[in-house]
Amino acid sequence: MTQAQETGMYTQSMDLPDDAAEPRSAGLKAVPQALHPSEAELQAQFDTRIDADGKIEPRDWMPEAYRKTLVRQISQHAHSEIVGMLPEGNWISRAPSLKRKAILIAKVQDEGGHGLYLYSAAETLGTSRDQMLDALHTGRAKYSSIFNYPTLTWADVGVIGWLVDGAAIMNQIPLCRCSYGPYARAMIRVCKEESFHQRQGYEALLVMMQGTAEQKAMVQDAVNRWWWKCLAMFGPPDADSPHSAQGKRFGIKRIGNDELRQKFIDATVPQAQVLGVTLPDPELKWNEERQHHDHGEIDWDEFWATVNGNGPCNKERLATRVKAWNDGQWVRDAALAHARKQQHRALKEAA
Ligand code: FAQ
Repeated sequence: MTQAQETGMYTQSMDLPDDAAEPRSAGLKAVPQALHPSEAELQAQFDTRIDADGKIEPRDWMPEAYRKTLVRQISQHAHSEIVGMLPEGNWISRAPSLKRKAILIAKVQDEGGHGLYLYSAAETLGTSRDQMLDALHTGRAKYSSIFNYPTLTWADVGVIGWLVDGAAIMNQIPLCRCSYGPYARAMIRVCKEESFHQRQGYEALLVMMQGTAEQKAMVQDAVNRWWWKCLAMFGPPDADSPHSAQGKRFGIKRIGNDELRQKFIDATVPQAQVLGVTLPDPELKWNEERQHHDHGEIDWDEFWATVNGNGPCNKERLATRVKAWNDGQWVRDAALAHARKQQHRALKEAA
């Protein structure tokens, strides 16, 4: 294996164990104790299982706040996957070779699959897919800020694989150990596929960086446009993150936004060196004392404007999803009619 391949790799070993000496709910119970004695007992059992790093399964008792946190995060995650198909999907018909086209189709299909595992995981919490999609289509639900930026050149497709999927893996590997069984299990498969996505993007860029001056400039331009947006993917700084403390107490969020962002920067700097691109941050430098890279300030105003619907492509992304949903109505109608017919036939045969 070449050094380049090695540096471009993300593996499960990037995950860090929690501090075992500190139980998650020590001194901080997941939610205030319920008043009813039987509920208090169930809550205590739930807390004990969370502290012991056990899994919560769909039929287990869980506090309402736990259920709500999971539905919020998993449905946002599912929406991100299916909206995330759009920026790269734009390039399927313009991929520069048959090989690149086949890889890109597989990747975009994988993202659709991730959305489906995640909607299924959220459904186990008692919310329907229709409810979740209605929230997306009416603009009430969030999805990752990163998918509201345009893919202007072929190099953007490589950079999305390298940096966007790279950031997604960094965030998702700890979720493989999340306390909710269906989410954790979905994440294991998702991370394996994301690892392929990251490598194909990095490899496409390595090839372009051995090409013409125009190709190299195209890669650098794409890196310049995506770098800061990828850092913002990890969410607001911990101090401004309303859900982090609760998410950690519930064993859903294992590592905070800032720490994951730092891990991503530290992992990406050597990859950029191998590739031969400059990361567009003059303040980016190794800090010997911290054993981490220092970096410049993220434009959080721009992040929030994008999250709140005013990024460059928000309206276009939502309109595309709504159109796909409306265009697919006949397929859902036909599937339902077929299921009803089958059910009717089965009932008749049983009678
Ligand atoms: N964009 O208190 P926190 C992918 C919202 S998948 C938009 O820190 P939390 C694969 C947040 O929802 C990418 N909104 O929240 C792929 C909350 O809003 P709310 C998606 C954001 O939940 C690659 C508010 O800000 N990955 O890329 C963002 O503890 C290529 C306060 O934030 C996941 O969803 C953002 N970047 O932490 C596909 C992973 N950041 O609900 C195609 C699972 C924060 O109060 C192509 N999710 N917000 O209205 C998570 O790990 C967490 O939910 C965080 C946010 C870390 C995203």
